[in-house]
Amino acid sequence: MKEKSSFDPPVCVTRATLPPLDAYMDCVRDIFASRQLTNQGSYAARLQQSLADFLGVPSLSLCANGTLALQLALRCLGLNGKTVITTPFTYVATLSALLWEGCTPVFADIDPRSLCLDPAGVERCLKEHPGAAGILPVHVYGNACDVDALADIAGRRGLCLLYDAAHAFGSTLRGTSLFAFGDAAVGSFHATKLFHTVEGGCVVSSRADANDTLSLLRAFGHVGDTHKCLGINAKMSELHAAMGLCLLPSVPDGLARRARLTALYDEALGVDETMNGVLRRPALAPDLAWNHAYYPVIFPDHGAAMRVMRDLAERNIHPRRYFYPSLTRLPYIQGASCPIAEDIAERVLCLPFWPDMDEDLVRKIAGLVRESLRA
Ligand code: T4K
Repeated sequence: MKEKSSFDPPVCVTRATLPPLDAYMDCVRDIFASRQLTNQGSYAARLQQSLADFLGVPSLSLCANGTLALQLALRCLGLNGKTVITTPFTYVATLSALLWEGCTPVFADIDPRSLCLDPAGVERCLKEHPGAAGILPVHVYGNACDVDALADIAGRRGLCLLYDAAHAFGSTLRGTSLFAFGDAAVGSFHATKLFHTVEGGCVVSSRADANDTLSLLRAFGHVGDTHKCLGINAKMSELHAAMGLCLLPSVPDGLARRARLTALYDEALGVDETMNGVLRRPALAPDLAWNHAYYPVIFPDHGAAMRVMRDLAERNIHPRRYFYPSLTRLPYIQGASCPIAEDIAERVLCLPFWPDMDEDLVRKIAGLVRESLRA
């Protein structure tokens, strides 16, 4: 029998983008000379302003990572300790932030097309949990939630609307960054994200006093000797901020490359957004300029997804089950099941995808997926 050729090094779900080393080393030299390594130095201040400008929002608060950013945002909006409606189809950090802030998460199911929180499901949840104080939807894979319907529900019920926008950097809806919707939105700048600071995150809020509150919360709650509130350490270091400043100029090119690679995958796999195709991608919100943060594929059933995963693993190619399991199935969670999220979680795979990925590699992976489905 013919040996199957295997990739070495392995092909992973993504590969961190890096800036030119010289550009980063110039920053490192400058930071060494100044000896200001953290505590809101000039690099963090510059990155904060540059990101606000890039996203077209009045201001933004940098944090050490996206999970802490979610926790600070929950506190800033007064949602800590309260009941919050959220989605089970997300990375576990959305849920862990709620739990660490003493919130009671209540899961509403997702829309099977967009894979984002279904506003009708939120309405149903509110009937059972009329005391809920907030909604925490996720712009899954950089797709947009139904922001109008969610804003309407939140407005009518007097609820806070906090978006987990960890995947949404660079996505715009009707020309506006997804970070500009809701009472606040939280970003992740983890090394695997399309824009990153190695580890990092941010909160963008439309509330006038949010920046001052977030600055206090992320730096122990005191200014000098004046202790104003309970805080934590969630600051971004100068070395992390420098990485962001070096990478930000390359984001527009990266977005264009991602769009091109998505089109290649779509064509080679025969993927589209309709519900009746054998392979489909989540349906994008109308009027969304998508950032192509991931390349997710929904397979017809669990067996097909697992077969593809096994066959690709034999070639040392490793897609990821973002997001498996549905968070309703976690051992430390009790609550109603969400059948749509549970079904999708069993049969979705994110294929390898990064902006400078070789186009032949995309075609090769698509070919292997098709071969596996035919077998
Ligand atoms: N909300 C949502 C919806 C999120 O998706 C996330 C994070 C958060 C909140 C929380 O944000 P942070 O606190 O993380 O800022 C990754 C990321 O660690 C995580 O940030 C991300 N979502 C989640 C979806 O994926 P893993 O465990 O899958 O990462 P890992 O280490 O397996 O990396 C995947 C591949 O990326 C590797 O096979 C190779 C490549 N890689 C990875 C790292 C760490 C690199 O090339 N360089 C690297 O440094 O969680």
